[in-house]
Amino acid sequence: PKSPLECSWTFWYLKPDKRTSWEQSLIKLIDVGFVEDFWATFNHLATPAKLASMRTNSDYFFFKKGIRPMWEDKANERGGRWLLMCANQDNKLDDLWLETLLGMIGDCFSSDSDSQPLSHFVTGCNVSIRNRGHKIALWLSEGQNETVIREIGRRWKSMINLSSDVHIQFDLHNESASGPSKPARYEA
Ligand code: M7G
Repeated sequence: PKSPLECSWTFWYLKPDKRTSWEQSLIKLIDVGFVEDFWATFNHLATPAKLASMRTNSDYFFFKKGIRPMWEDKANERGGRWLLMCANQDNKLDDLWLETLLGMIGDCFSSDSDSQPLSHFVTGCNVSIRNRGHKIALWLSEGQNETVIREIGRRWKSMINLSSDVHIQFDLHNESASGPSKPARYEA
């Protein structure tokens, strides 16, 4: 028998196409509800570094099943994202991405002492392949509760073994959506 995951997830791929809208460029790849399906899909997909080597501007999204990987989804609209700029760590891109995925499916954001599991606030993650610097982001449904936001950021950094001199920043989706970048809400 296959091993069920704590919850089901969906892999998405986005390759921007100027002839159509951002939303329409977003392609749902597959739902995964079992550990075996996760690995079969992961092993089948080109890694972020491979996409980068092909100079493809594109994204993978990995979100809880039922949550669309966009600001507009009910689960995201009041939330934000922790953002890791990978500019100087291209060689680590694949590891950082895999560690992030494993943390999500392994429910590593929660600890037994939490009154409410922090994984509840994590909606998904994405990796963006960009010529001007690749990025990995962790999306949260929460945009107000600073304690929750900071604790998730802290656990993410430790989960992916980020060296202490690398910083991540938190932005609210509604500020990302409304144009020119504002200073980060939080840093860690
Ligand atoms: P990005 O891919 O987050 O960052 O956003 P980038 O600037 O490094 O490429 C690029 C553009 O994609 C945005 O300005 C939006 O036009 C579009 N876009 C990105 N996201 C995550 C969304 C989204 O959630 N909803 C909508 N409607 N557009 C988005």
